[in-house]
Amino acid sequence: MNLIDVSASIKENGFAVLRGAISKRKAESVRGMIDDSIADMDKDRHSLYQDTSYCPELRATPEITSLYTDSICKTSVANLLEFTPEDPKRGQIALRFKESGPLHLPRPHIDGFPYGNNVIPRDSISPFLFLVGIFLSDVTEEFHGNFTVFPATHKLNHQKYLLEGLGGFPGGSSEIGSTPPVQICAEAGDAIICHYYLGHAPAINVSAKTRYAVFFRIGKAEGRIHQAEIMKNLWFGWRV
Ligand SMILES: O=C(O)CCC(=O)C(=O)O
Repeated sequence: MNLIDVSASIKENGFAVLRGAISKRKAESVRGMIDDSIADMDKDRHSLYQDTSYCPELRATPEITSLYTDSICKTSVANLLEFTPEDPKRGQIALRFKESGPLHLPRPHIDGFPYGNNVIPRDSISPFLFLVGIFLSDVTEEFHGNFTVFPATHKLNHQKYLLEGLGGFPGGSSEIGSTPPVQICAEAGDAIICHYYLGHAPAINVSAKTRYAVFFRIGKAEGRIHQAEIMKNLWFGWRV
């Protein structure tokens, strides 16, 4: 997808999929690091890691952060904005292990609100500009732990914020929208860039294989300073 199409797709749908954002070799090598880390994982920590990140010791390593900084994701994001946002200091290592059915669609959320075990303090928010996901394993069928997006909900969530403020998003819950959710099918090395306000969620994984992805929250540093503007202005910082 060229840079103009990335911009048009995010404006219209709230997301753009970038095929081959990193090489399959790099994806495989990072997957190997993750496998080594989780081999000794304390199984009691699953619920905490689901809400935060697996492999805490790997999150800020160059192998993880370069998934964003050395990929077309960084140049694509820079092209959308009037400024180059700070590079992320760490990634969220998001694994989805085999689960048992029944098949069901997840409820969407937006990030930056306190819920479950995440680290956001009660009564505060932590908005940013883009959620960028890099897929490290092939997910070629639905209900295989797919990252799932709810198209165009970035516009609905923004409208809701203007009408209801933060109270409209208990636990970060998102609007569902009228377009059916899309379970993203991706190969290792593909990536997705989502608008901050886009509703998203992980789908159940009924396959035998673990889903590996790393997510970056871009514009988080800028978000700390411009929190109110990011919430009020759907295109904050955009070249438009
Ligand atoms: O793991 C996934 O596919 C979704 C992750 C997610 O929803 C999030 O980190 O906010």
